[in-house]
Amino acid sequence: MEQDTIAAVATPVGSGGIGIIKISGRDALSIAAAIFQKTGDATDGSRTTDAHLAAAMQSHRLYHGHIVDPENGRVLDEVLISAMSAPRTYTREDVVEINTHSGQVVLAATLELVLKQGARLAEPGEFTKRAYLSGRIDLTQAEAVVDIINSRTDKALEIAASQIRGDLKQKVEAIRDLLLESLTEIEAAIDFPEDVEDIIKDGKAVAVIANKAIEPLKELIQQYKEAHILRDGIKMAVVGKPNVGKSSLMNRLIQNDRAIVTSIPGTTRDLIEETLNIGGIPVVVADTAGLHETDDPVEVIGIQKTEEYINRSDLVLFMIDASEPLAREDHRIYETIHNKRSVLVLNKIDLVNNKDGPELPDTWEQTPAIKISALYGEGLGALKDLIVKIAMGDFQLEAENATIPNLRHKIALERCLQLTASAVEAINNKTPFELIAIDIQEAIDALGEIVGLTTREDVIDQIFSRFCIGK
Ligand SMILES: Nc1nc2c(ncn2[C@@H]2O[C@H](COP(=O)(O)OP(=O)(O)OP(=O)(O)O)[C@@H](O)[C@H]2O)c(=O)[nH]1
Ligand SMILES: [Mg+2]
Repeated sequence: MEQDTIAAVATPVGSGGIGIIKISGRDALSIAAAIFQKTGDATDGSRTTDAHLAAAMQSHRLYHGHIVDPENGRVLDEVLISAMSAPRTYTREDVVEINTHSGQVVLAATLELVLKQGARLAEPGEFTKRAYLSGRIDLTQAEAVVDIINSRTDKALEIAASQIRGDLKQKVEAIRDLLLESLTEIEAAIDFPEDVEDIIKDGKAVAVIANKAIEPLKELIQQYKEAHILRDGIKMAVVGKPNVGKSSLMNRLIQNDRAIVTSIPGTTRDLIEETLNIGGIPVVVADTAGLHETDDPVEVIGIQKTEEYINRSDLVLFMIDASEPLAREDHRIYETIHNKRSVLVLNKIDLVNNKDGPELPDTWEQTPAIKISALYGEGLGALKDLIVKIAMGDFQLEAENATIPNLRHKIALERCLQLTASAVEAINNKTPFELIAIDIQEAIDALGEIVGLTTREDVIDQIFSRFCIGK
């Protein structure tokens, strides 16, 4: 598939040691040749031609030289350049990477030279899209590229690294191959009905599909349910009446004085969000405005925002002041959060002599409770352990179970499972083979969507739109 040549800055904006401009496509080498003067090249003003450059620079080696504007001979930067010939490249096309010094002006000027020579500015994710379209990677591996870039924890990185290695792709392809085989057999049975006995004899076909398709499908779906949080993270809200210590806990968790803490109730008026790593789970935690009845219009807005945030969060830390009896506000807040996954946090335990805290209503017992002192950092380890326990149950990420489908994969896996199960039932019920074949074909297509064989164009576009420019 011959495509035009694309180029982009591949490194983040800002000053730094080096910045990289990536070029990919059929003209990548000639474009580089037109603007790169290799150290040791003729200095009589004659330019290195494409053929010369290809001859002078071996593929997959790094060369030192200068970027020179061919129009006026102006030297832009001293660079290292690598020219990589197809097909052993990221995109499977000819690729050139220019390592310039990293400053916005030098990168922009070099990119402009590259574009002037005939390259087009790459769209977000276009290099990876080409790697996918050329068949070097499948769609799950392309998705893993974004996951690696966006990893917020070691565990999220482990999952993404397993996916980019092709672990998920292999599992999906193994199931798909098995279903393809079954389909071939069933189609044979349609054409040669006299052999049907052989194919469904002793329920062999059913047993094979059950063991080699249904079981692995169920396992992958289960892995999603147990562990997708390690990649996707959770949203957690700290709520409670004014002055119980929500902002103090937030600051403790992020180890920073981010939120303003005072002894004045109603200090936090707007929602403050931060991302942190709790036991390997990416947690977006929000400190919220204390919930109570008020006429202050600013507080009213803050309280509305808190209520909306509670609805959107996966876990609520409901905080009370353990040094005081429960107030009407506490009961009211409990009513709004008790249907959510929540933890009751009894704060200011340092002020409680017997460490018991206030008496709690029996109905609150279903909510796990923990005592802490946000001021002195007491009980925070136990609180973090409890958060992990609630989010993950007993799941432990081991190298062999790091294959965690994402939501898109999981939806396709579920459809495949449902179709496969219905095909098995149909075989058992001696349904006409033509109908069984339809189910199995659809099940195969559902798996094809995961790896990118039968994925709709708009879904593919949407996946690559999550990329940054230059990847
Ligand atoms: N003794 C003690 N005081 C605490 C503790 N946690 C917070 N405080 C104090 O309680 C007061 C209120 O703390 P904040 O963290 O601002 O409380 P908040 O819940 O965010 O309050 P609002 O934003 O007004 O809703 C401050 O004076 C804190 O120093 C604790 O564990 N022990
Ligand atoms: Mg506060």
